[in-house]
Amino acid sequence: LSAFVWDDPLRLEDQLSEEERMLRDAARTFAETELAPIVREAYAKETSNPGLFKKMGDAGLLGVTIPEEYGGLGAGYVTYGLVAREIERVDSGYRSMMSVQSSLVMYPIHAYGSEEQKQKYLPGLAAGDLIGCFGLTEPDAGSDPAGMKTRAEKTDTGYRLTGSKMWISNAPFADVFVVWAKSDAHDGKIRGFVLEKGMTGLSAPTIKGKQSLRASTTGEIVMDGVEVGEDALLPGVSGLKGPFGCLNRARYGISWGVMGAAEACWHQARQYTLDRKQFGRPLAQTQLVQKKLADMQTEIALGLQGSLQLGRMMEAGTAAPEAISLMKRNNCGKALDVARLARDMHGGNGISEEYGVIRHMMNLETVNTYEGTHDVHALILGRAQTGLQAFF
Ligand code: TGC
Ligand code: FAD
Repeated sequence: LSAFVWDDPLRLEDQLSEEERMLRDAARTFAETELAPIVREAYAKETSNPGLFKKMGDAGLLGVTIPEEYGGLGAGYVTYGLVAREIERVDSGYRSMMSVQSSLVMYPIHAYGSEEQKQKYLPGLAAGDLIGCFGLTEPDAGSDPAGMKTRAEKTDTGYRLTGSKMWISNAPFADVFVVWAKSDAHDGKIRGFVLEKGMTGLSAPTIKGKQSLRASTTGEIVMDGVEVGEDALLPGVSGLKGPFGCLNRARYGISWGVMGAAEACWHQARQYTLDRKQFGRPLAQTQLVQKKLADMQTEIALGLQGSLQLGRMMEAGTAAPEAISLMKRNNCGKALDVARLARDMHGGNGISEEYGVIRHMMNLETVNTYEGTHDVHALILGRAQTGLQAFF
C-alpha cells in the first residue's frame, strides 16, 4: 500500500493524462495570478471586468472543447472540467463568465450554427474579443422554460423578436446574444437566434443588488421588436433539446467547478483550525472539527471521482443527461454543505470578506439554483427511475 495523500485521497492526479495535468496547471496559474488578486474588490463593489474575457482567451480558457480550426483548444471534456475547477476555486462568478461563453454560446454556434455563423463568431469568442450570453430564462419561465413567452414572428427578410429574458449572465456587456424564442414560422417550436449588440430594440439592463455571484455581471435581455435576417437563425436544431444540449455541457462543467469552490473552503478551514487555539489547543485537535474535516474530504474526493467518470463518459459519447443531472445536483449540494461548514468553523471571522468562505457560500446558493435547481434535478432523476412525471 502507498502513503495517504490527504488532499487527493483517491489519487485523481494519477488518473489524468500528462496533457490534462499541463492544461490544468496553466488554468491554476491564470486563476492565481489574474483572478485571485482582484476578486475581493470585485465582489465587494459588485463589478466585473469585461477585459477578463480577453485575458481568459489569451490563456486558452475559452472554448476548451471547440476544435482548433474555430479558435478553440480542441481538448476533451475532462480538461474543460479541470479548468472550471481551477477558476471556481477562486470564485463561482468567474467560472460562470467562462462557462457561459464556452458551453452556452460557443457550443450552440458550433453544434447548431451554419458555417458562416461559425466563421463569423467562434474565433472572436475564443479570443475573448467578443463576449457572449445565453437567454433562456424569463421572468415567468425559469424551471419551466417550455412556458417562455418570447416570440419570433416571420418577416419578409427574416424574423422580429419580442420578449424579455431574466437573470442572464454577461448580458449587460455582451456582443453576441444566443436567445431562444417560440417561432411562428416553425409551428411555434423553440428556435435559437444569434443577436448582436446595437440592434434596434435590443437592450440588456444590469440587475443590481445581488448578494451572490457579485463578481459576475447579470442582466435582463429586452427585445422590443428586434428585426434580424434569416442568417440569425441557428439552423441545426429545433425544440427544447436545443437549449438543453448546451445546458448538458454547462451543468457537467459546474459539477467540477463547485468542487473547486468546496476545496478552497475545505483547505481554508483546515488551515484556520490548525492555527486557531481555544481551550489551550488547536481547534483542529478537537473531535468535532476533525469529523467536519473528514466529511469535507470524503465528499470532495467522491464528487471529483464522479465528475471525472462523467467526463470520460462525455468523451466516449456514453453520458446520459440524467447522469449529468445526478452529478450537477449532488456536487452543488455537497459544495454548499462544505462551504457552510467552513464558514461555521471560522467562527466570527467566517463572516469577514478576508477569509473568502462566506463569499463562496453565498455564490454556491446561486450555483445550486441555476442550470436547473437542486429539486428540479431530483425530479429529473425521479422521473428517470419511476417513469412518472412529477413536474406537474
Ligand atoms: P421534457 O419533456 O423533459 O423535454 C422536452 C424536450 O427536450 C429534450 N430534453 C433534453 N435534450 C437534451 N438534453 C437534456 N438534458 C434534455 N432534457 C430534455 C427532451 O428529449 C424533449 O425532446 P423532444 O424532441 O422529445 O421534444 O421537457 P419538460 O418541459 O418536461 O422539462 C422539464 C425539465 C424540468 C426537465 C426542464 O425544463 C429543466 O431542466 N428545467 C430547468 C431549467 C434550466 O436548467 N434552466 C437553465 C437556464 S440557463 C442558466 O441557468 C445559465 S447559468 C450559467 C452560468 O452563469 O454559469
Ligand atoms: P423557479 O422556477 O420559480 O423555482 C422556485 C423554486 O420552486 C425552486 O426551489 C424550485 O426548485 C422550485 N420548483 C420549481 N418547479 C417545481 C416543481 N415542479 N416541483 C417542486 N418544486 C419546484 N438563465 C439563463 O437563461 N441564462 C443565464 O445566463 C442565467 N444566469 C443566471 C445567473 C444568476 C446569478 C442566477 C441567479 C440565475 C441565472 N439564470 C440564467 C436563471 C436560472 O437558470 C433560474 O433562476 C433557474 O433555472 C430557476 O428558475 P427561477 O429562478 O424562475 O425559479
